[in-house]
Amino acid sequence: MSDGSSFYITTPIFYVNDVPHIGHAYTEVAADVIARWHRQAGDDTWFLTGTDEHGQKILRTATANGVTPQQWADKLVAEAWEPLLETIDISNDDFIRTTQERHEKNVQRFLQKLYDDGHIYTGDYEGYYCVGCEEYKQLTDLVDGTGEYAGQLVCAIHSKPVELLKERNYFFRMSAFGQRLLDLYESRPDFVQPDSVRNEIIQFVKHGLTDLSISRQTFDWGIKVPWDESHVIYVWFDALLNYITAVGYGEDDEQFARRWPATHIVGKDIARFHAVIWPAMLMAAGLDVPTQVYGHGWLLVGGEKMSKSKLTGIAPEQITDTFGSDAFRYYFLRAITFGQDGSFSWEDLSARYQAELANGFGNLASRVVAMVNRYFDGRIPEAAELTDSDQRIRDTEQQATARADAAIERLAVHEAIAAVWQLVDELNGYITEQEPWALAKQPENAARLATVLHTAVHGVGTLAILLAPVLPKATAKLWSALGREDAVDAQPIRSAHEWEAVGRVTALEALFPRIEVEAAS
Ligand code: ME8
Repeated sequence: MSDGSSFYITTPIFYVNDVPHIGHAYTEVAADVIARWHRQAGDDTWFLTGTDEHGQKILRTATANGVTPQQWADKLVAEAWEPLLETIDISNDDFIRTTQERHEKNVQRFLQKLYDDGHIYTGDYEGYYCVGCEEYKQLTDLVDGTGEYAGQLVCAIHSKPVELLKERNYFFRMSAFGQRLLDLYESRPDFVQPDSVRNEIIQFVKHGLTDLSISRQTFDWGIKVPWDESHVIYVWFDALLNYITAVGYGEDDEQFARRWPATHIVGKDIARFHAVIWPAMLMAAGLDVPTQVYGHGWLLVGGEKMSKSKLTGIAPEQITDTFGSDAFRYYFLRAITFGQDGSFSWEDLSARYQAELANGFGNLASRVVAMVNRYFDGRIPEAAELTDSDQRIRDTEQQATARADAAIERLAVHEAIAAVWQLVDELNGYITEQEPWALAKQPENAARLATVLHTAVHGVGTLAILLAPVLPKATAKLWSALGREDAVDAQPIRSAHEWEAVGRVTALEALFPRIEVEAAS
């Protein structure tokens, strides 16, 4: 409902050891579409993204490049991570960096509270650490290496050898929260989604939780443990807290009460951190757990999780330079069932661009605007009596609006787009069937022509409103061509079908211009 209720959504904060690839961009666009939808519905929306800048992985990359980790992080944020948001048209309200004072200070405050309340103790740890994951691994998480790593145990995610570490660390008594976590998953089945991720998390916690090592002593690139400055805080413990330090934890109670808790959109690789460690930390601090943790699937290239470290990374600009940011956003959210893995291919991207965006939606919009210009000199005609066919379009507009909203509520972004696309397809069929160009030749059918074009304009305007979160650039152009001077993303999305088609249209350039196939591959 557009009751102004609070909606806070986050992406993971990404490691700055390298530049972004389309896997990171995928998470960003998914969260962005959901955020834009809620904002357009009138909800009190806050969308946070940012960068994870501490830890050994960043330290090693910086050292290898002959700069300090702070210099490295500053450079990557300025040259790669902030520009990414422009490249794919992200509407975040805030960008947090874990090296900011607002974060560091309140991470210390949080940890001090846990320490004072008896949730932290000192102990020895020996285990296998994957620097790629920044995580201690169990033997069951490791696989036999191949190629240059044959004969060694490697991380199943990064395919790189793990390191045996032995340290005296501070520990968080996470094991004390096992039952409370299981009760949470049981009483709130939506807390972790999709079900495949939820089941895996439940199995993991049922096997029994160990305590979590939350400090490191062998390097110093991190936030200092407040009562013992010879340790830095474990990078994941530090990073997870961004979700609350960014909205006023420890400093602005009003802002914190207004925003928290959040819906976390993450890749399934890091669902465990968000659905086990993070709620346990919050429980220990006496704070609310998140609204939801949604672990989406992986983009696969050649059947494997796409990643920079495996050299399968594709930069988002490789796609947007040719197809534009709207097509990027549409393609990944439409072609992949949100929650499942999906393969990226240039052929599929080109085919969908041409069939769905250029021919399906773009052409429809251009034709309708052109016909109003041609037959009514730009004035949107009023409808006379509606036939069953006209009424069916009006009904589809209403259904598409309701179905898309219900799908977004479940974070089923692909279903929301599919529901709206039913209107694209029906409108195309309607125009073919009604043949306005034939009606225009018969003066006795003037009223019918007016009704058909009114219905078509109305349908196209409803599409503009419903697609604004996915295709912000194209829908803004279309909305303005429909003669509107206000912003399309200011139109109430949960009643999109109720907008009024009056006034004059202007000209509309092709929303999705033809692309030469050579350029796209
Ligand atoms: O894990 N397919 O950061 P990270 C889909 N800093 N999504 C992908 C992907 C792929 N092939 N590859 C990456 C971290 N992602 C931590 C997070 S949060 C408190 C700290 C996306 O830079 C996906 O969202 O390794 C995944 O969870 C994230 O990038 C990992 O980003």
